[in-house]
Amino acid sequence: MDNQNRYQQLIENGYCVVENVLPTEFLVRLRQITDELVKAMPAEEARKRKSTGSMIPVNRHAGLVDLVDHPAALAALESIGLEGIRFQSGYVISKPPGGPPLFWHYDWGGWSHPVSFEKEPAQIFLMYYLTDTTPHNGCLRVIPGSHRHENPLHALLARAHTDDLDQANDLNRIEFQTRSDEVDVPVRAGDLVVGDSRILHATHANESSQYRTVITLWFQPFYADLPESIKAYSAARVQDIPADWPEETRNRLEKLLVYAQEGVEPIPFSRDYYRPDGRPIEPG
Ligand SMILES: O=C(O)CCC(=O)C(=O)O
Repeated sequence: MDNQNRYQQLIENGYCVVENVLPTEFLVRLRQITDELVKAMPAEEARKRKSTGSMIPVNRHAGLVDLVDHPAALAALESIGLEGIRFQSGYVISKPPGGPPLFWHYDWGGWSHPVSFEKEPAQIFLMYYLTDTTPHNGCLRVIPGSHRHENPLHALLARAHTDDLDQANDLNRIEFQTRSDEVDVPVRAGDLVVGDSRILHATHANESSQYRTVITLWFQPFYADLPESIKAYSAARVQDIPADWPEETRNRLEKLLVYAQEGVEPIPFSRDYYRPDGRPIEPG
């Protein structure tokens, strides 16, 4: 697929895949870093996050800045047509062997602003899987078009990331079910999944004997053109840079970070409703 088609796919379907973005040596390094972080995670934390798997902020390790500002990834985004990109935040999400499916949800929380109902995404996620993924080990699944068009599932979902969903207390809930319009997104380690933050997505269970780890990063294209209250929303969600990081690393990250005008009120974060025309609905 060429990059113009990828852009069209992102706008129409809500996601696209760029193959083979990360070189093998870098993948090896990322696996070392994420294994270390997952090992250090308290058992209680893992228990609370049964459905998602680990949710470790990327600011826990300075080495992950090399992924945030990875030249091949930034070049790939630019060649798709996603320019003026800025970074908000990210997580290492590691699904253990036997981990249940991840519930259906969207990532975007800025629904009270009209920018949420435009064709172009105000925010995208970049997902880098560190192993090849298939339905057997918990690959991503998405509902194409659900970033811009109402889907029957929107009205049925509870708010994402409640304790009940995170702990996967009831796998019979609608949030964990297979949908007739879902599509699997299996990838090779080192491919880049670019998604519109508004798209409904979930994962399969990890039925393999290995951890399945993804690093999700949220970026915003054409950042300078976004409304000021959206910039304030994004800047409020930036993860702190630890004071003991080397200056060179801090600088590299800081020049990519989202920013906001002082004194501008951020729009509130809310996952409570979604309708393509902006009318609120009560979550199920
Ligand atoms: O664990 C995954 O594969 C998907 C993670 C996800 O849905 C997210 O980061 O929003």
